[in-house]
Amino acid sequence: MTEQLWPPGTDFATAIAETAKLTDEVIASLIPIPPDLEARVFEAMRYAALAPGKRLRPFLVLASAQLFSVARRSALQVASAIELVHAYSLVHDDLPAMDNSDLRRGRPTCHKAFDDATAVLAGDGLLTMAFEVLAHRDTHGDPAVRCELVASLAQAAGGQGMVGGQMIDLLAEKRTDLDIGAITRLQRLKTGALIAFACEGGAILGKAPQELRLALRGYAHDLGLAFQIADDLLDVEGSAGVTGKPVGQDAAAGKATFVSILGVERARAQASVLVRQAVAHLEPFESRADLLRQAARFVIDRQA
Ligand code: GRG
Repeated sequence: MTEQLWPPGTDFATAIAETAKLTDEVIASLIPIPPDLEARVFEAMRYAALAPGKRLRPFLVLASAQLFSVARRSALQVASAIELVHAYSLVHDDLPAMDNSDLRRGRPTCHKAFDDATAVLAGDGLLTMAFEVLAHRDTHGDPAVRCELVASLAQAAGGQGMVGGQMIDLLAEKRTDLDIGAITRLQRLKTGALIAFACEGGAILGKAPQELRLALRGYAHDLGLAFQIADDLLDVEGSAGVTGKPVGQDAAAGKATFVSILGVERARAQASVLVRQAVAHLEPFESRADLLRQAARFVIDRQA
């Protein structure tokens, strides 16, 4: 089906607000609270997955799916799956064994609102649910497409992607010898891989030709790095009241980041270069990719 999510000319703020509403509706319906003893883990899963975040990854799925006239229902399934994985990663990242954070998305972190063991289980529940969603018939009528989505998300989230990046990140706190190449690789794995899946998800659903997939991969690569540099800058220049999470943590931990290596001004300039490069990859889509162009600018202008 070719139902358009957003008519031409829709602006980014409208589209991402609508993404949040639609994705949250799907996620809420995926996580009902059962009237049984295990209800607590479902409460923690809802708490984490429905907390107010930007929903940038779901937006990227919907905007890329729109390029290939993908059915709205299919795109929303993939958008929800990626947000479940993202929410799990935040829950586990905040645990005492990792970042030990008390604040996330302007609220107490999941392990503070519940307890450590429940937060571990909630993260596990969200991660596994994401694959159940992708494997569901509602996601795509063609089982080969569902398999490709499952395999691609597993790669992006696992040891060759986010989990691998998180491992390097934890080791990086104890090392001062990481150069810009090592930091770039770390971030490509930790945040870039999931962002890349978000951008390619729509292309997989739309059975897009290889050259268009490559264009989206190029966009995602540059966008992911720009996003991370912006995140590092917010850790230095942002405020917890606006970001909804503690700031100054990287410097306090003596962590090597884009900003600690390049300095604030060069890091900002590099992020702008990356956004220009990201936008250049979208040329084959002409004006149909305008929302993705706006997203690239949002990523470095954001305050949270
Ligand atoms: C625990 C396996 C595992 C991985 C954790 C994503 C991650 C890896 C850790 C999050 C820590 C962090 C601050 C990473 C920097 C970039 C990032 C992912 C920020 C949070 O994403 P946003 O800004 O958050 O999209 P919202 O709340 O808006 O969804």
